Amino acid sequence: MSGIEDPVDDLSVTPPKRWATGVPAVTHALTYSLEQTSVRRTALTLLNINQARGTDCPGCAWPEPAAGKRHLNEYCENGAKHINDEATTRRVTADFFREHSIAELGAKSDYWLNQQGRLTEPMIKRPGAEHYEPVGWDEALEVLAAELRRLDSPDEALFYTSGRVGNEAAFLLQLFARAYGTNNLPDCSNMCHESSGSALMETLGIGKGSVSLDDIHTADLVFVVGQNPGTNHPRMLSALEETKRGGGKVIAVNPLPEAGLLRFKHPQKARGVIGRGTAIADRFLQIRPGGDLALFQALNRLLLEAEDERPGTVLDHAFISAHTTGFTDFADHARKIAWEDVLAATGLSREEIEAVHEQVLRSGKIIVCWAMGLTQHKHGVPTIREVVNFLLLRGNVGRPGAGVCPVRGHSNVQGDRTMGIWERMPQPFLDALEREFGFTPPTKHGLDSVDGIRAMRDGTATVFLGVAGNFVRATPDSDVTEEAMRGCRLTAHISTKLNRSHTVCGDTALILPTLGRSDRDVQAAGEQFVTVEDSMSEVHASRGKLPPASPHLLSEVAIISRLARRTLGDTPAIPWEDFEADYGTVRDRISRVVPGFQDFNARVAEPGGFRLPNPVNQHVFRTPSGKAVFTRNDFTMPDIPEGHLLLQTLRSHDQWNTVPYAMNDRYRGIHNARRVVLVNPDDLRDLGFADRDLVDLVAVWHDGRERRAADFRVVAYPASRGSAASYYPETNVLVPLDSVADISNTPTSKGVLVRLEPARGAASWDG
Ligand SMILES: Nc1nc2c(c(=O)[nH]1)N[C@H]1C(S)=C(S)[C@@H](COP(=O)(O)OP(=O)(O)OC[C@H]3O[C@@H](n4cnc5c(=O)[nH]c(N)nc54)[C@H](O)[C@@H]3O)O[C@H]1N2
Ligand SMILES: Nc1nc2c(c(=O)[nH]1)N[C@H]1C(S)=C(S)[C@@H](COP(=O)(O)OP(=O)(O)OC[C@H]3O[C@@H](n4cnc5c(=O)[nH]c(N)nc54)[C@H](O)[C@@H]3O)O[C@H]1N2
Ligand code: SF4
Ligand SMILES: [Mo]
Repeated sequence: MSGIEDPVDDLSVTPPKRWATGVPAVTHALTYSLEQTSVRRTALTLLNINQARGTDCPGCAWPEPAAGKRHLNEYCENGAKHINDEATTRRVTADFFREHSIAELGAKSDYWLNQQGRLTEPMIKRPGAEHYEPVGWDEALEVLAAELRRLDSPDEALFYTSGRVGNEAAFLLQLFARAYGTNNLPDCSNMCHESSGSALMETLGIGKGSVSLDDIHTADLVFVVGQNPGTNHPRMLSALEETKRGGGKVIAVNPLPEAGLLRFKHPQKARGVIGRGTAIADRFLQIRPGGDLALFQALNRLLLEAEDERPGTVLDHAFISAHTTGFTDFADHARKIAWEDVLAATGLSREEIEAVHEQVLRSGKIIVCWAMGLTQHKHGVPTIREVVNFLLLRGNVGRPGAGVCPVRGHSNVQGDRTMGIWERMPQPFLDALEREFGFTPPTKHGLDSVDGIRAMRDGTATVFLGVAGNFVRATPDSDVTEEAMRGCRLTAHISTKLNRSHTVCGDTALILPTLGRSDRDVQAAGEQFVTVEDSMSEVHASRGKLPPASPHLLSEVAIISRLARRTLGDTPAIPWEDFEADYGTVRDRISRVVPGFQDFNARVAEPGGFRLPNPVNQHVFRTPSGKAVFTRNDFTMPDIPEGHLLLQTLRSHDQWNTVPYAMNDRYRGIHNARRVVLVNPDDLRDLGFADRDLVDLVAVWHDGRERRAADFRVVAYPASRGSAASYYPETNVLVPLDSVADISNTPTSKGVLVRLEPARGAASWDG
């Protein structure tokens, strides 16, 4: 497409911002929206976003306030960018693919690919071809179905889901995969909150958060750990502002002094536009990367010692004895945590930690919120288990104003799991599927994202279907993953926009373009809506309002239903055509298979929808013992040998996961460049580098393979000692496939051991 160039890095740096949101943010959102689309479409998308009968924001999973309490502008700067990135009037047509070979597209940046606009018709790359060419829907789906039918084993196919997919399509995808005979349902959650799910399932018996928006508003103390809400969950700041107005306190724990954590100006309130805003974090703990396990172990030790000094006043003994197991074993271990280890791991002073402890003692109701800064470390699962220990000690689980809050990423990532997108769904779910649909689902666990890549690499998986997402950019070890994908017989993607995964093809490759959230969806039975579940288990409807991006698009539900019918025929007897015609019939099935969804159609018709029950809030713990579980977690801290840094790969303010919208990271003061690495000035000095030096990042891993991200500018930045930060996905090439979190198998995207080398020069695309 004309007018869009591959950006060239042209770094300029301004001091990091001390506050987030307000008028500049609104202006930035509108500028991006108007670049992408017209005034009329921008007005339409923005008026509908997050309204009770409107379109659910395709951004993050932060919940909306109750239906009656929403602003007319119930969205944030980034939500506006996300929806208008989808509502763009730019189009990728058959001509575009005739003009550009796949190799040419593969040399373009993620930014450029996304800027080309919405995909408009199905395309195929045939074996040996260098270009995609147009293909009809029937032929495209038959090519895919035929490949699936000819596999020796259904386990040679992978069905990937990204968390933007609505509940109905997700339910049908897992139904199709299981009726076909496999549990190979890797998803983006494997790389995201899997560590949270693992830890919470084991300790509380459910892999979800327990709090509601009201709980956040009424808590006495909220921890925000390993999370950058000013960028990634902007409206969480409005909720925290409310907490503060009610007298609650906020403690932020992060290696970076993130703007939104420090001060917030509410864009929809006069005091936010003209005032100084609200200081969000009462206390900021600038922790060393991976030091959170040690921090919570220290806090737990302090609580146990305080209880020893003043028996009966610190711990919630009634709660502990009635509802938990494992206390003694945990406590014996926690008392032995050594302060010198804690101080080394956290980089904090004992006084700082003791001050937090005092705050904890003053707070009746405590919530801990977290995101990728905890989950994407090797010891992510034990860290989150230790957070649970901390909350259990004072009964801060399952009562108002208290609890666990893993803040989810994609708008429906939690819903997709609820619908059965998981390679390890528990037996009762599979039994319910069997009762409802009359076939026996496979019980052997399937492959997650990392194991799926290994299987493609080893040739034991040969067909890949991605429903939304950008698999080769989201996953670790980019070179290894791309090689694995290229080894497939067939790769296919159901997508709204062009991305790098479309350029990394198996022998045959398919692009199956689909409706987005903002597009009106009309089927045989009339206008349809889809449903989503947010991070706080609120389920509600989402209706697209814009004319579809192209007349040739099919909805995700339609594509999956047609593919399933072509692949499976009438066995088992599943009414795929009815599902496509009327999504209400899918919801009827969901209501009989998925717990908590009884009367789904009726309840989701209410404005704002309904909240799924969380048994934890009735003090019901679905663990083997029926109780919440204290765990004993070995002290662990990342080993950062001299001369090295622990690199975290994170999001700029101007991107949606693998998709950069611009080359800036406004709050951190980075402009016109993404190939930058933020390092503490003292570390830089010790390593013999200076601000703005051009370096290569080289990963240190024991398999002998070189992993290098070339030509990054060093930026001296107030990051905690020993840490470095760079943007994802440019740095995924550095994350070794085998570097995963224990238990959850999540890539350690926040804990990559690297060294800096002077750049070798020869700027090259990192792949
Ligand atoms: N605008 C926008 N919004 C998004 C997304 C997006 O790409 N763009 N992505 C969505 C998705 S899928 C997700 S999962 C979420 C992600 O939301 P976040 O988890 O907030 O995203 P990251 O940018 O990965 O930031 C991780 C944060 O953890 C901190 N951190 C890193 N290591 C450590 C550590 O060891 N300890 C502590 N305490 N902190 C650490 C980092 O400094 C950073 O502030 O955002 C969602 N929302
Ligand atoms: N190094 C590193 N790697 C990471 C992370 C990290 O912090 N560091 N974070 C991880 C996390 S938390 C996540 S969640 C994953 C994200 O991984 P993914 O979810 O796979 O990636 P996205 O970038 O969100 O996918 C963007 C693509 O989705 C498609 N899309 C958008 N909307 C729709 C829709 O409505 N329907 C359909 N069918 N397609 C749509 C578009 O084609 C777009 O190009 O990445 C993970 N990878
Ligand atoms: S906070 Fe998240 S869901 Fe809400 S408008 Fe912003 S991006 Fe969308
Ligand atoms: Mo995520």
